Amino acid sequence: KINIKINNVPMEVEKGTSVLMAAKQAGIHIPTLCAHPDLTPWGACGLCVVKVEGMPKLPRACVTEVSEGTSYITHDPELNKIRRTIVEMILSNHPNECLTCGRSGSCELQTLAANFSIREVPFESNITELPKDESTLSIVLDPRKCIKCGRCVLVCQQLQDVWALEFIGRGDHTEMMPAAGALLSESPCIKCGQCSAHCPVGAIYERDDTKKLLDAILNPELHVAVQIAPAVRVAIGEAFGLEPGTITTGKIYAALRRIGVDAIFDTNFSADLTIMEEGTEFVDRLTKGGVLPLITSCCPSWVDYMEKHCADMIPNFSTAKSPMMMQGALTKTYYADKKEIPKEKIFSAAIMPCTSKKFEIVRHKDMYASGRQDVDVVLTTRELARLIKQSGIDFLSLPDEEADSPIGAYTGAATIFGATGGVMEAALRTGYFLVTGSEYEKITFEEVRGMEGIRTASIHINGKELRVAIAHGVANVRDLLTEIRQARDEGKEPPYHFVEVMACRGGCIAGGGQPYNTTDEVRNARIAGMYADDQHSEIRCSHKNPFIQEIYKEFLETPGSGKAHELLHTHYQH
Ligand code: HC1
Ligand code: SF4
Repeated sequence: KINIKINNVPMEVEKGTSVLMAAKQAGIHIPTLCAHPDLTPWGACGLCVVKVEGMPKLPRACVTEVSEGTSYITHDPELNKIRRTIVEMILSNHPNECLTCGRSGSCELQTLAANFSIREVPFESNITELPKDESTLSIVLDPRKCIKCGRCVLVCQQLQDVWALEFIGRGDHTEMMPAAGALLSESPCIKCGQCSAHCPVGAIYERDDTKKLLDAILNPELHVAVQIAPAVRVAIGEAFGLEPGTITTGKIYAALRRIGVDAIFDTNFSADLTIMEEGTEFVDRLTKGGVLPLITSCCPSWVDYMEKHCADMIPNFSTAKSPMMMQGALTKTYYADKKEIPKEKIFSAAIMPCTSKKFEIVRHKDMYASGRQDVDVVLTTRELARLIKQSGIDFLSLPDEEADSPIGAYTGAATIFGATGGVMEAALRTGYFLVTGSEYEKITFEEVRGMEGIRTASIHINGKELRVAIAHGVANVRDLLTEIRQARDEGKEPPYHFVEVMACRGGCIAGGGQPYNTTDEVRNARIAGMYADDQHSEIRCSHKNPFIQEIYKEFLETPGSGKAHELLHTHYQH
């Protein structure tokens, strides 16, 4: 521990703490536009300058470590004036388009301009006129609004190891974009949207598809069916002032009904179905000597990454579609038949925590398994929150309603899909049953939970050792893949039997389309919400979902049947 003073108040902090973090611990907020708890600080914006006793220079708090016995001043009129000037300079390079900007109301620059009472900008306006990049179906890059904080580049390189975004050019002329003037769609971008979740302004944001859903609702010819993803239910409340991790499933259903949706389903139903299909595939490979480890395939950014960078692993990928795509295919077949609605009259929408899901719906011809596009539109959690607000709905006072049968009911195993390790745990809960036909006494598998970037565990089931691994945040995957490849190339036994990968740190609960200000604290709270929901569920194993049993009996026959393959499985391409 180190003794310091912040604004003349003594305090103790851990050695190695930055002045920015020490101040935060003391309850003092030093403004910054570039620092973020997920990223290595690099002192780009200069807003966090502080005074250090006995030092003529003003160091940047984010990149300055506290030192024993030192006194720091974080706020005084002089520092205030410097910060104000920095904000004014940034504003002179930033278009004044708040009214039509996607970040209006949540923009960190807008908040600073408001807090510093900036009414006019004393510097000449100098905006770099560069076109918007709308080439991905998921995110929009608007370089005119970029304030060069570098968060998008750092997250893309440090957390995701994708390097789609780079610092291009020098000094004042630096731009944050793909190399060689390429469009994002031509770059290695995997559409995870982490850049959009970390951008402090409106320079990178999710493509807004709210109008498509509203137009469908307005069309009297269409029957609009909506599914919601596991992770949406523990995060959307934040947009209405609730704590991260608060479960609002019933209110989301109620809000969608009031917006005018005809049928409300839950992606969780198909998460249970995924466990049946993927679990059967796994048991098949395990008992018949197929390619192992089996690697999960429900995260579209991970699939995109694999196809671009490690296509040699295609044989390891589960052919099971993501729950969202399974749900879409069933909506336009099983549900359409049951309700006697022609599938061309069904508009199928999905609310997801993820920007990449906007691209997944057209990623391969298998996504048209019903004969139509199985999911017509994807809205992120942030878009749904806006839709609820524009519809004049008082979210917090909504009653808790139920989803519609028969593809809306789910188990606790499905809910935890949204947390890193959740798909693995759900699969373990059902794996034993699929192998032996009888129930296993253990339901929770604490050993696969947690926030370590890579986690491995050895699980003993029926006298057999099952080796599993979990990775989240693409940067964590590389070492795991190297280990698997090495064993494969040397003809050795695979180091793992089953591997779960999610592209975003923490899993879908921290997807690129979730409410802003996601940090590890927020991730942990959302994950706790998922496990609490699971714990309170009456049924906690996918194979025990009565509606899953029914759909196999009535429609899909058995897990892995020809019909299941036609609708619920996919192919990958180099
Ligand atoms: Fe996910 Fe999934 S868990 S990918 O993280 O397998 O987005 O929430 O919907 O499809 O179920 C995301 C979440 C989501 C799918 C499921
Ligand atoms: Fe990088 Fe993901 Fe943003 Fe693409 S979407 S630029 S991969 S952070």
